[in-house]
Amino acid sequence: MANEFPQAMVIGGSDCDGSAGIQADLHSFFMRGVYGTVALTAAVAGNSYGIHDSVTLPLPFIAKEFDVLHDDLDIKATKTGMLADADLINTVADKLEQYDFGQLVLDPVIMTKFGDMLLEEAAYETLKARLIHLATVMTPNFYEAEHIVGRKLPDKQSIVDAAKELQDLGCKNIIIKGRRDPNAATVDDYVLLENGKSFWLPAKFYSTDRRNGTGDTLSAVIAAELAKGNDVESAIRIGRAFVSNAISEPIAVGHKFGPINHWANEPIRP
Ligand code: PXL
Repeated sequence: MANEFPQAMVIGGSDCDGSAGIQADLHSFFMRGVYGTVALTAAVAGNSYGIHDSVTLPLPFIAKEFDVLHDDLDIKATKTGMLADADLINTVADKLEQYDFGQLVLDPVIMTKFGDMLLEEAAYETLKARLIHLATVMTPNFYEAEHIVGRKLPDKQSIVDAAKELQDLGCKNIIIKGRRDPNAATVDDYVLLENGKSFWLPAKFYSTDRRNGTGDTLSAVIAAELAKGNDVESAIRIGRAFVSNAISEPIAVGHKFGPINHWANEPIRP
């Protein structure tokens, strides 16, 4: 039997309460009708109160996951999640250069909503040097974009400039998420595409504590759409709408900062 069923991969960490990390990615792949695979990098002991512990997997094991996935599957798009440190990024970059795992969505996960660090500061330069130029799409939030370009982004023009700077580092398409004007009812993402087209993508702001996994879900839906052959702009728009729906109808899981609700969307039956 041929191997043409759409397959996507996440390179990232497990979050044991299921709200973020590879659990949110797999929920997203599933909802968008794409078969999900994982190169696991790390695991965190997290719940709706915060991250309480974390470990990274041995680098030779992580490298082996890439080898066996390459030997057997036909992965059409890949996204990154928690990459933890510079050595881990180097291992991942070596494997992405060695094999074709389709288009790369680089979600430069740096910090959780609770302020816990998922990427050490010393690794920012490695991320810039080894991964940005491999990416079809990069999805930093406002905070991550500030850390990667190394300066504050106080206004809209500074975000436009930062996106161009990330594109000059070699990433084809950029979405910088989540600039919120406190007086506005929307939260605005900025999109810069490979062909030079750019636009602000406003989304309704929902005041809720149940928003864990929003970033993971956006990048996972984008990867799922690319795996099915969709174009980048449509993938970004579908991803943003999916996340808005998932925030708009909370589910009661955990006591504090709970997960978004993937079921608020219509599942795609492959
Ligand atoms: O949402 C970012 C994220 C990514 N990966 C893992 C996480 C989190 C946030 O908690 O735990 C493993």
